[in-house]
Amino acid sequence: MERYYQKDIECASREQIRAWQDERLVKQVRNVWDNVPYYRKKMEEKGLTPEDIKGVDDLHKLPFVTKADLREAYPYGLVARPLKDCVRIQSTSGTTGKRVVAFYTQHDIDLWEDCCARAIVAAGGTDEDVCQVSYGYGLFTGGPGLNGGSHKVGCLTIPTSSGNTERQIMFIRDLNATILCCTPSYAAYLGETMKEMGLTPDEIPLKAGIFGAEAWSQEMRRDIQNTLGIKAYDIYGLTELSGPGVAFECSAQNGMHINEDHFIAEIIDPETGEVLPEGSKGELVFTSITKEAFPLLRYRTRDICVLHHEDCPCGRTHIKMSKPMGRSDDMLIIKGVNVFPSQIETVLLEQGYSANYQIIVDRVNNSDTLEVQVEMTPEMFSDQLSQVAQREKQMVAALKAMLGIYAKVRLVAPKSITRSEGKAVRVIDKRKI
Ligand code: DLL
Repeated sequence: MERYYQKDIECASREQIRAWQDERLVKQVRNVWDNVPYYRKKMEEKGLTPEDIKGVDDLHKLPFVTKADLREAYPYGLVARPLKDCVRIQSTSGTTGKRVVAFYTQHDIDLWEDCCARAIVAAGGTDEDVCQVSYGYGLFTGGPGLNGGSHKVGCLTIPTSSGNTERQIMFIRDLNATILCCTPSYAAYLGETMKEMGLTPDEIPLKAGIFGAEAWSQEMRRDIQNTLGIKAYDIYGLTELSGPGVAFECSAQNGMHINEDHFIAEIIDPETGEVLPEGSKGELVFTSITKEAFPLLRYRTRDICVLHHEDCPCGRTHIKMSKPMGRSDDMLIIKGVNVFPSQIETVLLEQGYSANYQIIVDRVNNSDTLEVQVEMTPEMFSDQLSQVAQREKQMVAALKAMLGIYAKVRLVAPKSITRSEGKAVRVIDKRKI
């Protein structure tokens, strides 16, 4: 039976959702105009006043906000409430430039945790569940967000944070954890380790996983589901908008419902900024209409995906986003060809390899090179050298078919690629160094 955390909202009519969005957008625009000089200036530069925004139909008139704006306004320039009303910050794990720092009032935290609670319930969670939160805690939003959501649902919450794999497995088994929240790459690693320990899926008490914070393919979902004996659900979010729970998957496991009572989503052409019709692939842009401390209007996520409205068997009416297919800024341009790491992952998993791989891009004699290192399974590792060479050849052909360019393939020993406890580092682009 389908359960909801906030049925009236999650299954509201489209007219009702639109009415909420119209009203909240107008209020939010007035709020940033009155309280954030940085926004007022951006609006003035476009010749806009709050009166020009009467509802969602006028959204396209507003200027975009980008990561560059966040850097320029760092740290307090986009805060819309007095600091005495703010109770928390969270920050991105970004390694380049200044980190993004997002601010929350208690109201913001409550709404964020509601969104995470919706995700847990959509994955089948109830107050009878034991939910192990193995996302990092601290500045990263994964741990705190799902921890709060798990409390709201009433699950017995195990705040393990990431790392210490042995202890993770001990708690899963000893406390009979039924829901696991972590990055998909860490879930795959936990699964791999439990398999090596001789545990079969029946001996693992988990029934569901809520995995996000990085791209993962359908093939990776299949592998994780099989090794852990669970249903694996996707969850999406970003620090700038609160954290996990901006969108989440339901029992249909086919796209993530965006929490449209809090966020308005648009898809734009990343080159021109033009809004694209529903069903088009493009860059996801969000407007947060309920955030108090750190409201963002038309924030460009850089994530490339597709939005679609359709009747969902789960009964939820909120629009769905596809799994992000890549980021407009993660997209590699190799010899002039656009390559998304997710395409490479799909090929590897289709060919029976694990998701332990690394993509190395370099420039030799003014020409780009692409190398994919992928771990062999233990069975392949015992093969003869000629068989390994044969496998490499097959993979080169499969990658060529998918990408249209030559990629050198190097099959490496099992366990030789460093495992990640948080977001995996898949791409090493030496051209930038
Ligand atoms: O990763 C928030 C989060 C935590 C989401 C836990 C889900 C679970 P940031 O560190 O700010 O926040 O990174 C945000 O991560 O723009 C996407 O590129 C990527 N991302 C997040 N969720 C997914 C997902 C958190 N389900 C950036 N699939 C986003 C693909 C994702 N990419």
